[in-house]
Amino acid sequence: MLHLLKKAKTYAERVAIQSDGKEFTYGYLNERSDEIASFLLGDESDLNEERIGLLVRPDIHYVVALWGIWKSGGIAVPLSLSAKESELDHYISDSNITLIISSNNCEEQKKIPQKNSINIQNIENINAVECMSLPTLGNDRKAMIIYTSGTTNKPKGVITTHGNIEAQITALAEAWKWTKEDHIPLILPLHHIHGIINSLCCPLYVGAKVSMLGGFNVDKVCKEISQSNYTVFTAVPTIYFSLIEKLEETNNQEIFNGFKRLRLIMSGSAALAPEIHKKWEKLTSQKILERYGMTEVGMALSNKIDGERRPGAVGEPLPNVEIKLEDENGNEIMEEGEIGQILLKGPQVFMEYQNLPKKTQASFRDGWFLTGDIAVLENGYYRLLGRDSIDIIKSGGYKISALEIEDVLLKHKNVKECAVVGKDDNKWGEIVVAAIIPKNKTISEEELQNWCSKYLSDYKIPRIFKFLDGLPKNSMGKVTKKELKNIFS
Ligand code: MCA
Ligand code: AMP
Repeated sequence: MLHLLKKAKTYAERVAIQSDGKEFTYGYLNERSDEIASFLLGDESDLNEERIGLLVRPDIHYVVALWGIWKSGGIAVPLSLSAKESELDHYISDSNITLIISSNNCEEQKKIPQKNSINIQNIENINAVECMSLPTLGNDRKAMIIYTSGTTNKPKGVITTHGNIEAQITALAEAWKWTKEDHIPLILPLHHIHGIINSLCCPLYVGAKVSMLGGFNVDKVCKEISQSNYTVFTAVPTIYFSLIEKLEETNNQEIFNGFKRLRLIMSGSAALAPEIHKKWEKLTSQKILERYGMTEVGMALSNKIDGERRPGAVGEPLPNVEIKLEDENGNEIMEEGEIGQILLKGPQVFMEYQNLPKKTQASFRDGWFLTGDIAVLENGYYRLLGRDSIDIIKSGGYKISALEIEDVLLKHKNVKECAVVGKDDNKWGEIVVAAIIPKNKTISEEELQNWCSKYLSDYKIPRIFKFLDGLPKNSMGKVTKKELKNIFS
């Protein structure tokens, strides 16, 4: 069982979560999650890795449900609230979800099979559930499946164990010096590691306080920062872009003071442009600490908390992370300044991909996880140079598969051929763009956007379409996406 859940008992009186204007103690989290675990267990003594979906808004109910699933021996599958029905269908069937816990009166609930779903408040309202003894769980027990896009047309489920999650949390607690006096606003979605581990589980591990703000809204964040006693802030680069726009237009000193008061401000999930790093420092006198992570490993590299925070670099290995760079022939790079793929090893590295044994096998070599990220070591710090696959796009901190979008576009009756790439963008990192060879000249950009929005989450929908007579291809007939990128830039 995660230490996170055991340690919470020692902070019973402290405030753990602030949500919807109310404060909830660790004691409340313990009791509620015990009750949920008991409800889920019914007559069983252990859920034995049954998969439970979590389609719950980012509020107190999310936390008690997540802990309840873990305590009962289930595997939590956090689901995106903004996913479309067909995306949810894939997550549900691929991971064999037997039950989905959802928020009350939740619009999103309409997108899932009703027979398998239960409202969180219905569970919480079942009073006096006799709390039965909860199972004892070893570190090798599976705890969570998170879906992330890759180089196939369907997102893949990353399975982590209790031991992996424990290692991911403790490395950050140590490296970033989390203490029980810390207070963080949670503004990120709770179906990805950045939100779940960095913004939620890490502070709860040390007895700190998390204010769940229900998603990013620039005015709300600025108001909160100016009026509360936050100490830590973490976000994706797109959020810093929006905050800088706000800071450049306001003369409300309380907002600046709020950001200046923080002891630690971090960015990750996508590359933070050095200009944003520098602009932020000029505006708030704070140097953003950039770090690098991946769904499969949690956080792996970080700039130093008490040392250099170098713009454009992701720093050095976090505690217990082993790293090496390999050139394209699989030879280890021993010198600084040479470019290679990042390989990682350590207790935080995931166990396997759901239903994809071959993909899992191909992702490891001699116990090292092949990240697909390309980097260089310079004066002790790693700097990321991109990915080895042009089919992976990063937009707003989300990882997107070009092939997943192409698959949807090709199903449109008037699309003969298509190719999707990322176009560099100051705010979003990249935006998704698509080249289309139509079957019928009357097809419009709006029609294709509407088509995509039926099947794909909003952030995956191409923002620009170009209608072409042919796609650039090599002698083998394969689309040359580098050339296509140039057409868009
Ligand atoms: C939304 N819009 C976009 C995109 N998304 N335009 C271009 N590209 C996009 N990707 C448009 C909308 O259509 C809308 O346009 C306008 O922007 C505002 O949309 P909205 O959804 O309200 O945007 P937002 O609320 O400002 O959201 C931006 C966001 C969000 C807060 C950055 O994308 C987000 O929460 N991202 C974080 C994802 C995350 O946690 N990733 C971590 C995974 P209009 O106004 O015209 O209608 S990676 C991870 O976990 C690893 C381990 C790691 O290292 O951290
Ligand atoms: P995900 O699969 O959604 O967890 O995304 C992980 C990917 O995000 C990594 O493989 C990197 O390509 C990218 N990433 C994470 N942090 C950074 C960063 N600080 N700079 C550049 N890319 C990053």
